[in-house]
Parts: sequence; C-alpha cells; structure tokens
Amino acid sequence: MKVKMILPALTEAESPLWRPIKYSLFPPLGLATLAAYLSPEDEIDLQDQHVETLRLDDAPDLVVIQVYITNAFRAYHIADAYRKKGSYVILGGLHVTSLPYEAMPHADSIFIGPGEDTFPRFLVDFKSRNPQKIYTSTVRTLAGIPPIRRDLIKRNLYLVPNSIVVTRGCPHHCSFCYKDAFFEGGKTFYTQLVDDALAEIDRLPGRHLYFLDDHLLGNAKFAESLFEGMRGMKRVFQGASTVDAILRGNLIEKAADAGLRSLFVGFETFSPENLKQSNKKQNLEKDYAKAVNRLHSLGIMINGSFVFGLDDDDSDVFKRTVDWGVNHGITTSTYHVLTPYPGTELYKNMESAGRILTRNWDLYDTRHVVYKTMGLSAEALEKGYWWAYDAFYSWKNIIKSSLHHDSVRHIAKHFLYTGGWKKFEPLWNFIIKTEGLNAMLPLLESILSKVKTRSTRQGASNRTELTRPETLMLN
Ligand code: B12
Ligand code: SF4
Repeated sequence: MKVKMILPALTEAESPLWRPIKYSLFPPLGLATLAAYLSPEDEIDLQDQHVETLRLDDAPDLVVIQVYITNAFRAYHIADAYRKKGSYVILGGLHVTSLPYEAMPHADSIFIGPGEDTFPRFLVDFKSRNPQKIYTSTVRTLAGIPPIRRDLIKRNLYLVPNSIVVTRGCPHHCSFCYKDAFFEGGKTFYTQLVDDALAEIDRLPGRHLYFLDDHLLGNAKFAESLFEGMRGMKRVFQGASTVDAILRGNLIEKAADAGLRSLFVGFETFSPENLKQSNKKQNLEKDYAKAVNRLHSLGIMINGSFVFGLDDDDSDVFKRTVDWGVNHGITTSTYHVLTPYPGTELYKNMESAGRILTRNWDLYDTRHVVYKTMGLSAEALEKGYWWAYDAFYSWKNIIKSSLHHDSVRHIAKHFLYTGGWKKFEPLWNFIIKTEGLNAMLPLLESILSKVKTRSTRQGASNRTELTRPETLMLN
C-alpha cells in the first residue's frame, strides 16, 4: 500500500514573520510514531512542509495528515485535493481533537486524541474495507509501542533531529493549555517504560537530545529512573519543566548529572491573580528567582516562557517581564499573546462571556489578539508583545543578561546561544538552503557542554547560599 504522511506548514510559512530556523528544528515525531504501525511492505512517503516543498502529484492509497490549529486551513485544502483524486484521507492531531466536526467534511476518517491505540485499530478496519468515520482514543499506554520510524526522517533538514518524547501530557491543568482537551476520556499524563525510553535514547546517534515532553520532571519516579539510566551515557540534553518541579527535592540535580543543559520553564506571569485565572496553581507562591538560581548553579541555561494579556496585566507588564528576564540571566525568552485554543477551559470561559472576536484559526498563533481584552487594549497588547521581543534580544540586553553568570564559560555560552539563535538569521537561512543544518550539531553540543559554576565547584551542599537577595516571591 502507498501511504503519504503530511505535516502541513503552519500559516507563518507564507508570512513575513517566517523564521525558517524556528521551523527547521524538530522533525514530525507524531507522524513517525504512527508510521511504526504500518507494515514493512508499505511504501511510506513522509513529508514535512516546513522543510520541503510538498509534492501533490502522486496518488497514494492512504493519506495521513497531522492538523495543528494554524495549519488547519492548509491541511483541509490538501485533504480535499487528495480526496478528489480518490485517496483515502485521514485527519488527526490537536486541532481535529478540539473541533472534530469542523474537520469531518475534509476527511474519510478523523481521529480524536493520541493515535497509539486508534491508528492500529483503523489499519485493521481499513485492510478489511470497513473503516469507521470517527476513531476516539480510549486506551492510554505507551507500553509496547513499536520504535518510531526514524528512518523516514530526513535528518539533514533539521537542527535537532534527535527530538524525543518519553511521556505524554502533563500532571497539571492550566486553563489555557491544550492538554486536558486533547487527552479527554482517559489518562492525561502517562510515561513510557524507563527501559523503553533508554533503548530509544540508545538508538539515537551523537550526543545531543531534545526532550519535547510537556513536563519532563512531571513524574518524579519515572524521571529519577530515567536520569539514573542516562548517567554515563555522555548525553547533553534540553527539556521542559515547571517552576515547582525545579524547586522540589533534588530531581533537578539528578537531571543535571545526567546531562541536562537547558530547560524551558513556564513562568508565564508574575501576577497571582493571573495564575489563579489560569488555574496555574503550581506556580502560585513559588519563588521564581530561587528556581532560576538553582538552575544556574547547576550550569543549566533557561528558556523562559511568558504570556501577555491575562486579565490582570497592565501596560507595565512588558517592561517588567523583559527586565526580570535580563536581570536574572534568562538565556532565551519566549513570549506569547494569550490565545484561547478551542477545547480549552479558557476558550469555554471566553466564549460564554462573549469575548471571542474571531474564529480565523490562522490568527491563533500567539502573536495576534483574538479575544476581547480587559486591562490592556488589543493594540497595546500586540505592540507590547513585539516590543518585548525586540527589547529582550537587543545586543545591550543580551550582553547584560550574559554577564549575570559567575563563570566566564557560562557567560560565553549564554552569549553564543542567545546571539546565535536570534541574531544570525541570514546565516541560518544559508545553512538551511545548503542542507547543512545537521552539520551544526557538534557546535550546539559544545555550547551545551558542562560548565562548572561556583556552586558546582563547591559542591551541592552550599548551593542555596547562591540565592540572590532580589528573590521574587509570588504572593
Ligand atoms: C515540536 C513542537 C512544535 C514544532 C511543530 C512542528 C513539528 N515538527 O511537530 C514548532 C516549533 C513548529 C511548533 C510551533 C508552535 N507551537 Co508547538 N509544540 C511542539 C511540541 C513541543 C512537540 C510536538 C510533538 O512532537 N509531540 C509528540 C508527538 C508524539 O505527539 P503529536 O505530534 O501530538 O502526535 C500524536 C497525536 O497528536 C496523534 N496524531 C497527530 N496527527 C495525527 C494524524 C492522524 C491521522 C492520527 C491518527 C493521529 C495523529 O498521534 C500522535 C501519536 O499519539 C508540542 C508539545 C507536545 N509535547 O506535544 C508543542 C505544541 C504542539 N505547540 C504549541 C504551540 C502553542 C506552538 C506555537 C503557537 C508556539 C509559538 N508561540 O510560536 C507554534 C505554532 C503552533 C500552532 N499551534 O499553530 C502547543 C499547541 C497548542 C495548540 N492547541 O495548538 C503545544 C501542545 C505545546 C503546549 N503545551 O502548549 N511547535
Ligand atoms: S504545566 Fe504546561 S503542559 Fe502542563 S497543563 Fe500547564 S501549560 Fe500545559
């Protein structure tokens, strides 16, 4: 059977805001995960429109399309074209799960939730010519899933081909997050078996890994065993976590020992009111600065995530947030305009209050204001969002933030990482065009190599002494 798997590009692909490097980072892991359920005899063509031009002149038997919110219209267009040609088209992913009835007219079958139980079920039905219209995931386990078909991933087109996910979902329930809607009807947080995760890591070449898990430290027992197993593997890795998990126990030290060198942290907002509105209880009354200092004392760089536009935000929020990041040596910041994704608690609340302004999903990219704001005008919010990016990534602030660290090596790493990520766009574009991205991996690995900070030199016992006086308490 001929199978075409497609990750359509997000809307930004045709916008002046398109940053090729941002979309050449991670390969389409979801589709490669599903491909593992196909038979070795199947002829599979996996195409990622972010990094290659889609060829639509073929006639596959089955077309599998992954739908995110801002590629939804493009995905439907591609689906319609293939259905006209007689291919059997199936749609799944986050957006289809949020709005199945919107997707349905464009597909022969749609899939709700994760695909590990539904896709193999569908394949049996498809082969016996009895496919259903809707498949809903009910069984939530990663035990015994077949190894991801990484052979289908064009490694040379990505900066981070060694992306990996060893858990699904997250233990928390933030009201703006896709998580509860996507995993509705079953477990909303579950992990691989530790041995399977270690085996998957072992199969990946080189040293660098990027864990795309929503919350790598979310299950402490699992994470501890994983890091224990990774010690001695000589890996360097990046991942994501919450503030409370960084502060709790000594899991973060174990992560650092196993090779954690950079962490995405969801700070989101400094306002307790905003945290309550977002049901982000895990951040309430947590000492953000203490978490930052703990990470820095372990030589871990930080990518801070911040949301603008929650109801308690005022016009000072942009400067406050940028200054805090710079003054605390945050390596990179990701800013978002609050976006009520369909299916989330936030969307439901805004819809019932009549606050949703548009259902043009192309604008749901966390750069546009799509709802009626409270403390700020929509114009001020979008303007402030762009100002924050410009200000944080100005050379002056990159230098200031780099100088926050106490070792020359950490300062240099911070400077190279931030400057390299944001300031050399033409160079990245050239490397992408010449398909040389993968060759940049050793450079990334060396930037992520271990730094010895004052506290790691002194030992873990006196780490807390490093906590700075300007510690910010959220209360
Ligand atoms: C990698 C990634 C990206 C890549 C995407 C390209 C790529 N290569 O996948 C890039 C960098 C481009 C990106 C950009 C953005 N992202 Co992003 N990203 C991720 C991330 C970290 C991992 C995705 C992944 O590989 N997951 C692992 C695989 C195994 O899961 P999966 O892809 O969901 O696939 C499974 C199912 O969905 C299902 N499935 C999927 N498709 C299909 C199709 C069929 C037919 C079937 C049967 C099943 C099926 O089966 C798979 C196996 O279970 C997720 C977080 C996460 N952990 O998932 C966020 C995430 C998807 N991103 C998010 C956001 C907010 C963004 C941005 C808006 C951020 C920004 N401000 O720029 C943009 C724009 C995205 C958009 N919604 O339009 C949100 C999505 C919110 C939403 N409702 O859309 C997420 C969930 C993070 C979060 N916790 O909030 N992102
Ligand atoms: S902690 Fe992050 S991944 Fe978990 S529910 Fe909140 S926003 Fe979603």
